[in-house]
Amino acid sequence: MKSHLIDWRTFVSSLILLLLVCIPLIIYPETGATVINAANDFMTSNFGFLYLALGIISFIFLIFVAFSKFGNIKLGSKTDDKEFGTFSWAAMLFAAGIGSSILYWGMIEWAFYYQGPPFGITPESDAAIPWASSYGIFHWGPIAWAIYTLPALPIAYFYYVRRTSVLKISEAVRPVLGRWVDTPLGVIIDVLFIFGLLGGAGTTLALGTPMIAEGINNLTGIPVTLGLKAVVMLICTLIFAISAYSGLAKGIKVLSDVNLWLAIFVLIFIFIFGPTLFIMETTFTSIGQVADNFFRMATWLEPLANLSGFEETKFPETWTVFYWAWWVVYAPFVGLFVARISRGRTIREMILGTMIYGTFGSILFFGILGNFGLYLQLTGQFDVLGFMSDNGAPAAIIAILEQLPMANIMIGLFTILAIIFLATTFDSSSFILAAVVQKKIQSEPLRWNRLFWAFTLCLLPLVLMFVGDLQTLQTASIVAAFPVIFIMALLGWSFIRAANQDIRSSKQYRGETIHLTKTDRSDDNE
Ligand code: NM2
Repeated sequence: MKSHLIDWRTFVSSLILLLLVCIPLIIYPETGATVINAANDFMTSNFGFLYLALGIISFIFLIFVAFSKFGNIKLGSKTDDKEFGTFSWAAMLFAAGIGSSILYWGMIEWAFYYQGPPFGITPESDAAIPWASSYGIFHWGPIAWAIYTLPALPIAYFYYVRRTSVLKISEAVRPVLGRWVDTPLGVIIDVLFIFGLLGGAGTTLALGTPMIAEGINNLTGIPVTLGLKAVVMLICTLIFAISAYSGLAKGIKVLSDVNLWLAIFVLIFIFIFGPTLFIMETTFTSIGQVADNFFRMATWLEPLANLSGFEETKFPETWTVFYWAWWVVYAPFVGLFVARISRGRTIREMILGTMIYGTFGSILFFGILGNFGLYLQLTGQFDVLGFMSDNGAPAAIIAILEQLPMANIMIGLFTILAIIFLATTFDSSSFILAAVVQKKIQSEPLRWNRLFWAFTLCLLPLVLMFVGDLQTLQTASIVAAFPVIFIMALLGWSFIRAANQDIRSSKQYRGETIHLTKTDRSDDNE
């Protein structure tokens, strides 16, 4: 089993932390739900601003880095070409960082905003419509992608410029923490990262599974019970476990390709057979709405709600704070992944690429899927809101698809797409989790270790699905994200520190591509 390769301290501590959360929830589900909701309230009302600040600061920081001298640094030596063409690079990035949730929220997020709009607007009023169709784009837009990109900076930098392979988050903060990384503090950082990712995965799987179960119910008539959901979750887990087991080249790459083409097909189909003009115009207008209100949305916490003459809505806590938390818990993992695929790009290309292509992808999903549902609602063709309040959001998503031509085939494809989207996020997650708990890696983490984390990933979501509602699922990400916020700050700082040192000791200046890898520097000296 080659167990000497495992870093048992990190492995066991993460597992214990996970069990400490899951076991009490299984034994006392009701008290558990109350405690979770209290934790949600406590975190979002006291620390909400911290999450929002992290979002906007990451965004500004990355724009600064992209256009500063740091942006000119090339990830790799002078002769290194881009390892992946821009299209596959963007596709892989999207497949890894985005799971089935984009199908879930892309289809239905507008309905929640329409019913509970921001800024004191009357629910379900005309004034709520532009916000309903645009807030989703904001929550999956440039700030969100900036959160994803931040950890990639130091990791990619170490990997391609300093040529030290970073498999652990604790290693990526070494320029700031120095020797402290070798103390238990290093272990704590890795455990918190693992716990964060498990929390985020909890939210994702516990949301995605009921939607997939509804799809299956629609096609086969099997009633949606907790049993069906558990089976669906296990089948999904098996798929991504097999993919993680087969490794990067085979499993993960093949699934990403299928994922991409199937997603493109479903989007084009809905675009053409749905209300094409409405989708185009509403998406276009929503982009303007977000651009116009960008900073307002990014900083809105409604402290003065009552003074401004409207009741507190809790919109920022329920949505923006939750979303930033959810992106944060995935960010170090996505950073490790983005770093791996970015050889040959400059820092600027990596930053702008993730933010622009990522946002563009999100706009496609929200624009097409969301505005299709909104159109049905506004024209009275199908009462999405009424259906949702009787049957819940997952069933409403499938019911919206039922309004398409060839509905059965489309529901089938949509359900398969959701499963693959989950798999492409979680095969790489299992892979990275396994890597973090190993001391050494011989090309890939050990197979049993990858399998172990694939199955461990579904433990928390199973428990969550059993215990609670949407708020409970959101809490998993919100609580797990809190410590990761500080790790994010360390990651940004580490990058600046390391790059500054290297630039100072090399002879290169602004304005040109900066080559800092060791081989390049020895070339310079020759
Ligand atoms: N994010 C992108 O569930 C998923 O799709 C994975 C979710 C953070 C909102 C990531």
